[in-house]
Amino acid sequence: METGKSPRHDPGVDLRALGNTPQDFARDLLSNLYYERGTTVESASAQDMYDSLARTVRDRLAERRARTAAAHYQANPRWLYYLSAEYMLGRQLEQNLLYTGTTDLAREAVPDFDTTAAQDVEPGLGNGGLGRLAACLLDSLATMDLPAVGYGIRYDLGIFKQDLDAGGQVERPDDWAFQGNPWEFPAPDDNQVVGFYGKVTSVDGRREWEPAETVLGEPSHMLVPGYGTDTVNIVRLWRARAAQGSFDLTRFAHGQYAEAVADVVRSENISKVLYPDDSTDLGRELRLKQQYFLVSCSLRDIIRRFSFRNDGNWDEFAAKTTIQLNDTHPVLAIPELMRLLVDEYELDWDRAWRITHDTFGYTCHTLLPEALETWPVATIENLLPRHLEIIYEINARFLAEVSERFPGDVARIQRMSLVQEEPERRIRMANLAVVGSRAVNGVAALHSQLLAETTLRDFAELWPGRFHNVTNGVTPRRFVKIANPALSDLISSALGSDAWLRDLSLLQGLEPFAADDAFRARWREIKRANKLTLGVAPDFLTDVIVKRFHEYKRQLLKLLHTITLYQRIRAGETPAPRTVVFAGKAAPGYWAVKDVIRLINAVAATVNNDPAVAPYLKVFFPANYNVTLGQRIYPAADLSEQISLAGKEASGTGNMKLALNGAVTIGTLDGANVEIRDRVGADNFFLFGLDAAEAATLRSSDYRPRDYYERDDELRAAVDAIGDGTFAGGDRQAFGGVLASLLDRDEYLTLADFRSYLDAQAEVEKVWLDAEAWTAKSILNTARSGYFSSDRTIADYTRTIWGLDPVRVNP
Ligand code: 7GP
Repeated sequence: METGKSPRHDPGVDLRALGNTPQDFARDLLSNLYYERGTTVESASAQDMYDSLARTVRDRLAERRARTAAAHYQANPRWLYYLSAEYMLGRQLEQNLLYTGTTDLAREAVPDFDTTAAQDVEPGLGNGGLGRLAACLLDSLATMDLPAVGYGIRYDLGIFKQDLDAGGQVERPDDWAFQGNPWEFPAPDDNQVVGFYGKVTSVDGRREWEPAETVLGEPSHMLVPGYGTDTVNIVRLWRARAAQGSFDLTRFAHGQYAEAVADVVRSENISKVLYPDDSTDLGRELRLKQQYFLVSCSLRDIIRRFSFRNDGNWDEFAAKTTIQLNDTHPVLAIPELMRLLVDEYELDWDRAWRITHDTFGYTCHTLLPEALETWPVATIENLLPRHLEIIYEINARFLAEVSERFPGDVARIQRMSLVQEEPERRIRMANLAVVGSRAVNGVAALHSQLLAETTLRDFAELWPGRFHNVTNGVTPRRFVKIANPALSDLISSALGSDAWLRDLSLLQGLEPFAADDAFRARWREIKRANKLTLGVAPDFLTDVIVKRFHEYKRQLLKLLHTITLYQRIRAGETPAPRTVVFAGKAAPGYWAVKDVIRLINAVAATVNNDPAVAPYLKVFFPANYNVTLGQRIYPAADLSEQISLAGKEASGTGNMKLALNGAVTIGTLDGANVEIRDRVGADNFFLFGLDAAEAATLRSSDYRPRDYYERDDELRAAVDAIGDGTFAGGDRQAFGGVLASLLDRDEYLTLADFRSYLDAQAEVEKVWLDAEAWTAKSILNTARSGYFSSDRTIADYTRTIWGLDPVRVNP
């Protein structure tokens, strides 16, 4: 079964002869143009040139990759495998030019570099925070020379492209690899066969699953280079294919063209599209198939890799392997590993369970109960009958342990069971994750605390030592160096080197410069230039709220403030000029927030077309927020809006990207905002609103949003403007849903936090008018945010959960 292929490095010639002189680079580029694209410089299209450039850069990483594989083989280290249904990798070209040190060579060798670089397409294989976090963690793992592989799905269609039509969101397919993907290496020989459906029988006292349907998982990998090191790790993405020969020639001959490819289509549908859902549970059989497909292919690949050096030595498995589950999407890995060990490798249950439990770690990314995945028992029973048996067995043993600890506590047993009974029987994936993992973590201090106190309380009481916190982080390479080159140069010249890119705590060295007039002036100039690049007014305060749309994130609170500003200006006030930037996608079926998007654009149209308002206020909603657009927005931002209802946002990572780029935060005590404020200092953070405890109390009392509406004249005027047709050409019904949800329910306490938010905004304006004071705060935000590097996050995971050692790659 195992191919036993081992990545030894003995090419016999020195491949580094690829070389980095301008001549070497130009020759390789030309060679790719001739031999890969079959064209010449004169007749090359922009796509030809892009593809050839990408290969030229990629080949420089491929050689490092070969040396990395050799070093890893030699070291036989403990490995981290990161299982994630989502990766938002961002554009590859600029990153890989930077990491290979070939940016200048490329600019010299390519006739029209900017047009060429513009062909680079971002693989949007994720929805939002969780997917981008996965990409940042991979970047840091490689940078820190840690042996790791990311596993995911190679969706044909990534996160939809957002268009705005009459102000409303329209979704278009993201055919990201339509022109090919030069960054990727297919490895069809490493394919895996995945089963679905069928039945389980007993053979010689063993359970045997005979699937009724099989699909091929074909991997390809993309390179994940470290910065400032020769390590190049990989992310391995699985694509579903029908077995060879699935095309039905007979049907085709009878003119049944659709039926002839039915099997092929059914198989390939599994990796066809990323589900565009963020923080909500989604129950679709195809989604469950995707999850199992990812898990099954990846575990077999992990075992194949384990077998290179440790074949059959199962007692070594958990010592050599740690698998991190990125939220609940890959949690079927737990019963799948049990199935492989017990049914296929014939280990006894207890031994298999020890190995499984010691292998997994689980990261939770939410606090919203509705985001905790559950699957109908009937669906699992049909699709994965053997897995259901295993889940039941895990549950029986687990509940026996709970009963022993808490005799007679029936309510507790019901809450902790892996099976929810009412209103329909479902499997609780988060419970399964906690039971089957040796470590569970939240993604910010407050989140981990609330997880243990609320969402996963029973489990934290049973196994307190299993619960950890690992605060999120972001990669400074992409989100400072690449996104904001001018600021990066300024930082490097102030600090005397660019070592901060690998040790972000060095940013502390910028603190004294907050008091340096010339430095502040230069800092402001860069911010101005970045605003021009984004296309917003350079002297306006750039006030940004960029993230997925969700009611708990309260884009509506920002909009109420915007409407109040508009009304004040109409009444003759002259506030400090500001541009309010909204960007983000809404899940296609999430109508409550799609209405908010429509309303924002309606307000934008009114505000932006009113000449009396123009000197003071603009509203900008660029469509299709993604990593690429984010990289343009963060460097231009003055004010970072992190205004979720306290107790709802697990962490946030946009808050970190913005602070590192010198935006000052206005925010609630939610997620990682708490830690940002602790570090940058209360004087450099605009705090408002209820805290998590107050919010929970108010929500569980008899909260009446109308009381706030009636008591606050400005709030009432803003809300009324939504209902009286001001932004809808007189149509009073256009935003009736938004209005009703605010006044009747206001689930996320927007009205309760309105006045406190406006007071904080008044403070923002006061400080902004003192440009020197503002700039000092901006500099201190950057200087004190070094903690939020994903390198620190990886160091924390390595120390508290993974126990990995670096493997250096020989030059
Ligand atoms: C997000 C959280 O909402 C965000 O607060 C956090 O910063 C990010 O994960 C990374 O940890 N969650 C998701 O993107 C998501 O899809 C599914 O959660 C439960």
